[in-house]
Amino acid sequence: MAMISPSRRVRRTPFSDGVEAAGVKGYTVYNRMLLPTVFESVEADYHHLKKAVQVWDVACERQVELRGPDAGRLMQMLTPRDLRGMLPGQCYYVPIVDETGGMLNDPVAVKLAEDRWWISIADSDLLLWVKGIANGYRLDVLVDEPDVSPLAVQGPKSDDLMARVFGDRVRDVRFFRFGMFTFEGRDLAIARSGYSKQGGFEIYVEGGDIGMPLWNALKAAGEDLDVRAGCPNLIERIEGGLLSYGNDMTDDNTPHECGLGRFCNTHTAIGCIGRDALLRVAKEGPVQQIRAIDISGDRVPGCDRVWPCYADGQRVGQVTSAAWSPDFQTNVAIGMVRLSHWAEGTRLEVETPDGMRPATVREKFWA
Ligand code: THG
Repeated sequence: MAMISPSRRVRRTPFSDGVEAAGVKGYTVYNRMLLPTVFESVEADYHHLKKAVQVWDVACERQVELRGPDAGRLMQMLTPRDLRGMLPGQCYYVPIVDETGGMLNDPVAVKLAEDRWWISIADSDLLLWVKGIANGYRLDVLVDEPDVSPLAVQGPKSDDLMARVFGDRVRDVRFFRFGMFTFEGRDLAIARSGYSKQGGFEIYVEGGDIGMPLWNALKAAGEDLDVRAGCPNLIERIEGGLLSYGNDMTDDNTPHECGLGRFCNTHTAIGCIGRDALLRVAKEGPVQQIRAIDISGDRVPGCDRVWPCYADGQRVGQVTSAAWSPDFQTNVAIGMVRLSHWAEGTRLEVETPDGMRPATVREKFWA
């Protein structure tokens, strides 16, 4: 495909100079910001991510900050996940739904204090929805997008690299918790989380000015660990079953269809705007759901539109993400499949741009 023409509407990040120096070969646009997609090749990046450590410019995971006495109340209005037991220092993966129960985003909520939250968003304009609710309900809360840019450190050697820059105490941060750590006199929240199943951290870099100093410090500290610039990897995230908003689900889908029912406590999430709608649909149960799908044959092309799935000539679903997996020696895919055909082992036919391919529904994702 042709290049992305640079312009002010497509925002650079505090790490873009480092990404370019590292030889980025492909970008996508996410929350109107550059997101690298390839350095060496998607497959070479994949093998390296699984054995070493990478530093990812995920500044495009923008924060919607809620600040003020009504911050917690507003946060609960946005999601069917019950937040009452959530403590400062915790992160929760939260479905965000509209009044119909449709998915608006699937961010990570970061509770900094009772009256201060970050919503680390996927690719949709959540700020507008949140501002609309805050104003419409006359809540006592400030809603804005702060100068906070996540930098992820992912891969099996993440702990060793991070300890060299932030001290051994970073090893004690638990999954989906964060601690505060100092870099060049600045206090930064560092969570054990990230968009891969290889383990690692996310540094919420507050203040773009320290972006390149931190990027350079991580690269310098990890030379012998073979640290490289990386990015969310298509193959690895499909293997791991990590969903991509806008690809695998949209506002037409409920969290239950997305397999995110385990992050919903709709009965007790009092105040959630989509609560009534979700209670209604959850009673019946979803009629289609996200599944892992394995597509036979050799490498499929990139999936940039839905690939219809059939059984006995009837349409029974669609594939929305797919890639050749070197480790599993098959094409791994994520799709939405109707109830009648979503059981493990069900045979399907997927209409790829290269023609019809036999495919099989898998019970679990591969990782
Ligand atoms: N980290 C942060 N912000 C983000 C993402 C992230 N914003 C955009 C996007 N990614 C949001 N989507 C996801 C999807 C999956 C996960 C996190 C954010 C995730 N899921 C784990 C899983 O499904 O195995 C763990 C969920 C859990 O157990 O709580 O991590 O990556 N800051």
